Amino acid sequence: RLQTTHAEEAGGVGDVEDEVEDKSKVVDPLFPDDLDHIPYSRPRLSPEESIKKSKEFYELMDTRRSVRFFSADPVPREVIENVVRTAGTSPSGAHTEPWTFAVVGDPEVKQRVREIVEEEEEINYKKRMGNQWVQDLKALRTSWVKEYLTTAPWLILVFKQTYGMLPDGRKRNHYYHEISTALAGGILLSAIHNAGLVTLTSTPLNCGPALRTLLNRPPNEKLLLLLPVGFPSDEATVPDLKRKPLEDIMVVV
Ligand code: IYR
Repeated sequence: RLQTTHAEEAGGVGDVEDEVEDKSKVVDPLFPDDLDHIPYSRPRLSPEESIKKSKEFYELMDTRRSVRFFSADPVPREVIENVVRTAGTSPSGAHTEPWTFAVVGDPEVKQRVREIVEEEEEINYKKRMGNQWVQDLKALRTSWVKEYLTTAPWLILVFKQTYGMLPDGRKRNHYYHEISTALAGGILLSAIHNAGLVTLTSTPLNCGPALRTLLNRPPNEKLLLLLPVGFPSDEATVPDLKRKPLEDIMVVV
């Protein structure tokens, strides 16, 4: 709905008729001309505290691994709500918040997700991906069979909204929707890890439209990530990967 600007409210200029007649005097709440700008600060840490905290957070994040073997043990929905809330703190182009996190806990819906993904992945592995790609994945021991999609208590499907819809049906530009949602995805991974859970960053090729339809998401939403979330199974293993050392990922110029 349209409403008057703060300035008009404060100054009391214009009556209802003016607002309807003169479009320059009305603003859409989703496109405010101005916002209050409010003071902002953070607690100032000493260099020692900052070094300690940054090291501790690195050490926590360094224990994150992509896990493909899940326990069926339940995870409270409140945890999922909190990690999605955290993902929603991500920065986004023009603060458009162009993301939807579709959360699936229903075993029947998880089963349908699994069927859709496995059907496409079998084609991916056998035909679409090509020999080099399949070869590059060999050491990770992935395959088109995705048991974790039905075992994990939750699936979070991260959709980017390529545009927004205004209440009157007009489209709203979602600037940088891909990078914004990818950043939210990174924050989501961190939040899941911090909650003592594991996930797997999966990007099911060619499954977007079928999953979007299954979950009744609108056409402006495109699937970016599919994350199973839960505890690792007792038998869970991960490939013994090493991370690049700092010297290989950072240059000081
Ligand atoms: N999406 C497929 C294949 C796959 C691709 C990459 I690149 C990986 O790092 C892992 C898997 C699958 O999920 O099996």
